[in-house]
This record gives sequence, C-alpha cells and structure tokens, in this order.
Amino acid sequence: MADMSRRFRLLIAAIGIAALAWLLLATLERALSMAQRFMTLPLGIRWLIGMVLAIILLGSLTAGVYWLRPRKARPQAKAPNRSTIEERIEDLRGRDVDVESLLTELKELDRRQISGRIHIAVFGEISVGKSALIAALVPGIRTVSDARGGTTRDVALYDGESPDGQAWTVADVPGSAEAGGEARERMARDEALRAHAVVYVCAGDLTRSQATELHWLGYFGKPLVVAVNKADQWTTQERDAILLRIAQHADGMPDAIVATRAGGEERFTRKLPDGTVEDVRRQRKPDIDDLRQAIVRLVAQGADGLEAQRANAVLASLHERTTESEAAYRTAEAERIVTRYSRRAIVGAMAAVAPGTDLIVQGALAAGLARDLATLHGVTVGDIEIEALLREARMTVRTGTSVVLAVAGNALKAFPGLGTLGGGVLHAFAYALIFDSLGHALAATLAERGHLDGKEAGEKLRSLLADGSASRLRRLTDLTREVLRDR
Ligand SMILES: Nc1nc2c(ncn2[C@@H]2O[C@H](COP(=O)(O)OP(=O)(O)OP(=O)(O)O)[C@@H](O)[C@H]2O)c(=O)[nH]1
Ligand SMILES: [Mg+2]
Repeated sequence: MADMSRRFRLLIAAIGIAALAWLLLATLERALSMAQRFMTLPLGIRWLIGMVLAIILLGSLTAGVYWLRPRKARPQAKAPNRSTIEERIEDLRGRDVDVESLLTELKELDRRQISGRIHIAVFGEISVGKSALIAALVPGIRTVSDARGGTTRDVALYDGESPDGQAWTVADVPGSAEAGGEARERMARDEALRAHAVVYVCAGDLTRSQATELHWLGYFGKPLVVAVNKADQWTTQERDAILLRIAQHADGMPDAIVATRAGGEERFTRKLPDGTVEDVRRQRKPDIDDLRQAIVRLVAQGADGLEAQRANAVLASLHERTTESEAAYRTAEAERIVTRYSRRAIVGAMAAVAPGTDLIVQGALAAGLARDLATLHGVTVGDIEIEALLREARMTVRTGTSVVLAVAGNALKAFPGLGTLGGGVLHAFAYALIFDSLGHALAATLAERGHLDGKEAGEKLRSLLADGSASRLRRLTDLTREVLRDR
C-alpha cells in the first residue's frame, strides 16, 4: 500500500517536471521567434519598441524598489535609567516642588514587580462596555456589576486567575474622551501604562481619537488586544468588515483584534401560550472566548517575562511627568527672578539724580538678571556673552525709547493713582517695563534654545517692550506702586 502511494507520487512528480520542461521550451521557442520577427522590423520601429520595453522595465523596477523600501520604524518611548529619574525627583523635592505622585508611582512600580502577578488594564472610551467585559472576564466579582449601570469614576483592581491559571489583577478604569473628564482620563492612562498588557475596548469602527489612543499605547510598547465589543449589534458580515477596517487603521499596532459581546440588557416581546404577549428584559449572555484566547497568548511569557517592558513604559511616563514638573518649576521660578530684578530696577530708577528720558539699561542689574536666569536653566554663561547681550539690549531699548515711554504714559493715564506718587514715576514705570521685557525675553529664549541666544533674545525684547496689553500694564503698575510705597 505504502509502495503504491510512493510510485504514484513519483509518477505525479515526473508528469509535473515534464509539463514544466515543455512550458519552458515553448516559452523559449516563442521568445526566439519573436526576436527573429523583431529583427525583420524597420530600424525606427525596433527603437520604438525597445524604448517602450525599457520604460516598462524601469517603471516596474521603481515600483519594486518602492514596495520593498525599508519602512520607517515606529517611534518608541525610551526611558532614561531609574537612578537618573530618582535624582531629578529628589532635586525637585529639595526645591519644595510637590513630587508625591511621582514617588507613589515609583513605589507602585516596585510593589507590582514584587507581587509577581500579571496586571491587565481594560482601557477605552466611555460606555464601550469595559466594566461589563471585566464582569464577564473575572468570575465572581460583585463591585463591577454594581458599577454596570453607571460610569466608572475610579480605578478598580480585581484579583483573580487568568484563563491559563496565572495569578492576575484586572484594572477597570474610567472611560476616556468624556467631556470634562480630563483628570479621570489621566488616571486611566497612568493605569494602562502600569499594566503588563492592555485590552483596548471599542464598540465599532475606530474614531480618529481612538486610533490616536491605540498609537499612544503602541508608543509605550504595550502588548495589546483590541476588543470590538457589542458585537451583537451587527451581522456576521458587518462584524468581519469592521474587524478588517480596524486592522487596516490600527497599523499593525495590536497583537490581536477580536469581537466580543460583554453582555448588556436585551429586550423583546414574547408570545405566551394563552395568546397574550409580554415584554421581556434580560441580561445578554456574554461571549468573550476569542478575547480569552488572545489574552492567554499575550501573557504567555508570565509576569517576569513582561516586567522589563512594563517598567520601561512606567519609567518613560515618569520621565515625561518629571520633565513637565521641572518646566513648571522653572517657569514659576523665572517669574520670581524677573519680578525681583524689576523691583530693584524701579528702586534704581528713582534713586537716579536726574531722571531723564534717556533709558540706559542698568548694567549690573541686567547682568545679574541674565546670570540668575541662566543658572536656573542650567546654562553657564561667560562675562563676554553677558557683555554682548547687554550691548544688544541697550541698543534695542535706545531705539525703542519712544515706544517704552508711550506705553508708560498710557499706564499712567489708565491708572491715574500712580501719578500722585510724585515725580519720576514715569521713569520708574519705564524701568519696570524694560526689566520685565528683558527678563521674559531671556527666560523664553533659555527655555526654548537651552542657551543664551543674544539675537533671539533681542528680537523677543523688542516685541515685549511694545506689549501694552491691559493685564500686563496692571501687573507692572501694581509692582511700581508697591515699590514706591515701600520706599
Ligand atoms: N448591546 C450591547 N451592549 C453592551 C455590551 N456590553 C456592554 N453593553 C452596554 O453598554 C453600556 C456601557 O457599559 P459599561 O460596561 O458601563 O461601559 P464602560 O466602558 O465601563 O463605561 P464607563 O465606565 O462609563 O467608561 C451598558 O449599558 C451595557 O449594558 C454588549 O456586548 N452589547
Ligand atoms: Mg466602566
């Protein structure tokens, strides 16, 4: 019997080879005859055909190269190492910045690592059925079914056992994209980053904001299943079409895309044996088998295998948050420095023997302002740089004298109380304006460029000198009045 089948396969192979050889020969013969006919054509036509063939060849080559070109790698969040982040947080703490939430995040990172449990976050926009999915996924939990009627307001963690028997914790989080729910959305996002893997729930085709959310998860390297919930609302064809479109939009980001039916209430009317009808409401039976299987594949490596990737996402997010805190601290501190120097400039202006209309930047003060702002931004500046900067600033102020005086005059008119403080007020206000402008120009340049760019700062100074917006005039008027009163 086995012999028969072997002989049979040999026969098939022989026939196949013969057919192939025949085809090859036929093609060769055809090519040769075409070449012969080609040679009999007039020279002009031969050239024309040759050129058309060359163009076709070139076109297909280009298309081939384009098709096979190396694709741009998707950007991935990269975290600096942990000790660097810890140092930066410590530094902020030393400056009285509130770093409580950053420290809590670090502690939670360790706590979860030690626990050895798999952590899954169920994430997505509001009302797509996240809580209902969790109720179906984690048997025997009460709280979720209580929350089913309403919107989830807080992160809730449910302990249980994954479909493949690992100890796991599933996080139910508030839905994103809720109007006015920015704080809750941040909470949900942080929880998604803390998880080893994410179930992203949607309830139909991806909207633009949902696609952005998926890319965000991909950026942080989250193992990802997209659960397209409420599948009971579509026919099989519709459902398959939706899954296909999501796969195209999701750009290879998710590890799997599955349809689910988490539950929800269904209503229908039923005819009773006695001929009457009754309205029936009942909970739909969930169907999440595909999701279970996808999750099993996702967490097959276990908590240890997924931990490095998880830690990277948490640290990358901590890096971003720390950077934001540092920037906020620097902005506030720069504001304090600018105000301090503006006060001194006002005092200096009033002390001048004969305050005239020629506004020359007070050199020592301006140098001190530039140095303090540079130190705040971690930039070292030399005397020569400062000198050049002052020269530029003096020039800008001199050419802008009339503008500065006009703005100061407006302030005096708008806040008549200022005039009663005596002579020289116009001059004092002009100095407040100049130092406020110089300080903000320098701070902005340092924050944007990371070094002292004299030209850029000069341009910013010029436009700030002319900025006579009402809120600014009020702020500087208050400052001038305060300083003159304290005098
Ligand atoms: N038809 C249908 N409805 C469902 C399904 N799953 C959930 N729902 C309904 O969708 C609504 C929202 O469900 P939730 O589980 O509260 O949704 P959620 O995503 O947790 O909502 P938030 O916590 O507000 O973000 C409820 O009325 C559910 O009954 C489903 O598979 N099919
Ligand atoms: Mg919910």
